[in-house]
Amino acid sequence: GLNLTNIQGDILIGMKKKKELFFFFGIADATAFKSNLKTHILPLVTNTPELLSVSTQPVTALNIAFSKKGLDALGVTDGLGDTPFANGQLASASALGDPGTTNWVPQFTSTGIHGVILLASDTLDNINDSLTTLKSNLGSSITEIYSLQGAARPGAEEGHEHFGYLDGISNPAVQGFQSPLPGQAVVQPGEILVGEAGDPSLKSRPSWAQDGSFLVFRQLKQLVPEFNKYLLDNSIQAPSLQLTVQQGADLLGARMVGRWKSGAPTYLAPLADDPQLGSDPSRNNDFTFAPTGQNTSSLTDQTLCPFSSHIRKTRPRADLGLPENKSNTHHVVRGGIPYGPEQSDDEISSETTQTERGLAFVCYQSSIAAGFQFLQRTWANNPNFVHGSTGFDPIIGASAGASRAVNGLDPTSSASSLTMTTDFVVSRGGEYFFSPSISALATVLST
Ligand code: N7H
Repeated sequence: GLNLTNIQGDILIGMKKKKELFFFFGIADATAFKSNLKTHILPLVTNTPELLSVSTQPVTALNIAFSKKGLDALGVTDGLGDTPFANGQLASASALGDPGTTNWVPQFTSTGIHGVILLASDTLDNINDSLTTLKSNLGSSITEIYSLQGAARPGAEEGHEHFGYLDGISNPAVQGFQSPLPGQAVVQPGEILVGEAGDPSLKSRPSWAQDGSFLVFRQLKQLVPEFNKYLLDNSIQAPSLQLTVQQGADLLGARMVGRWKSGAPTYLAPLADDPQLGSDPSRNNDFTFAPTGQNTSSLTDQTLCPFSSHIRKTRPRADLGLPENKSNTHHVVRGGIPYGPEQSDDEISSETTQTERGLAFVCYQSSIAAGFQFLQRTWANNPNFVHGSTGFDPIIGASAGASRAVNGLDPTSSASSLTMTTDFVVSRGGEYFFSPSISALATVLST
């Protein structure tokens, strides 16, 4: 089985807290940093079993990960066998569909980010207390480069991202560790963890890298009032459906995501939300896109869920053939959190964003090329995926800021096509990191 106490907790489980801070730093003095890593950070690093139950969760959970430049700064120059990681995220900006780095947070375009510390807790006070202690312990061994404070949305919106949809429903189960819920993908440990069975680059990893995982961080700004305006302006008004403008807007949004705001999949609730279904983990992921009993890789029907919808683009299930865990080797474990405030009355009435909000996107995989990059480039940004003229993923698809066609969103007309002239998710950049095992933190990285 997996050596769970050696695996940082955010990778397979997630911090499961209401607030999470991403603290990006540079290493100013490698010798001092290594000693501080061992004395002051290592004892605070939260492992996987600690996050499994509420009674063992620390008040403030901590994980740490390093960029390629950070490993270099520590004198750890072994190749990890991952080209995107070695080159850094800045080098892939255009390949990911970003319009260059025009919208990037300036700190992500400089070359100085060596690592990120993730701090998660129930309150901002706890996080700030931990950060104050940490900064005083690290002293001048680091430089502070950038921070992003994430927070679950308030009240009934907790667990929902800023467009309003329930998030955190469908992550893969790791074989031998988690038993899958109905419809959940099952992956070999090596699809997420370096150096485990199923790792596509098993042979090119240094031994200390085992049980680490690549952490992709992206700050994804969301234009919420503009998104809502677009849904109303393009409300689905097929005569046979008899929908009000708001109902047609809700249906359009649900078909863009592939799920209603409650989490109910359109595949099982095609024309109206079903909150009971949405909140039931034994049913809300239990579908394959294939008509019941059929096992086909040439599905042609998008009445129940558009080929272009975000969840079908990023996990095509039966579209690639079944069983999925054999035919699809492009899974990631997502662990992001929203950032930024709720919409103000003024933003709602003017249908214009004034204060930035979005998703502090995090995903883990053993190969950035086969994981995050594949989902973004080869699927979401590829108008011919999954079945010919599908168009872009309406949520995350990007074409360097150019307008995008999205097809099949009207359930009564598979030939229907919408043009999106604005991206409602705007990449503000990020970095690629490696989240090492706890034993690697205790040895190679701190000596
Ligand atoms: Fe997505 N959204 O609100 O529309 N995502 N995502 N994502 N996403 C998912 O199943 C969203 C982003 C995946 O197994 C849900 O947990 C938003 C990136 C994958 O069925 C919702 C942003 C990438 C899945 C959203 C964003 C992915 C998934 C349904 C950016 C990878 C699981 C809830 C601001 C490149 C698919 C759930 C499956 C689900 C939204 C980003 C990937 C609601 C707003 C960048 C693999």
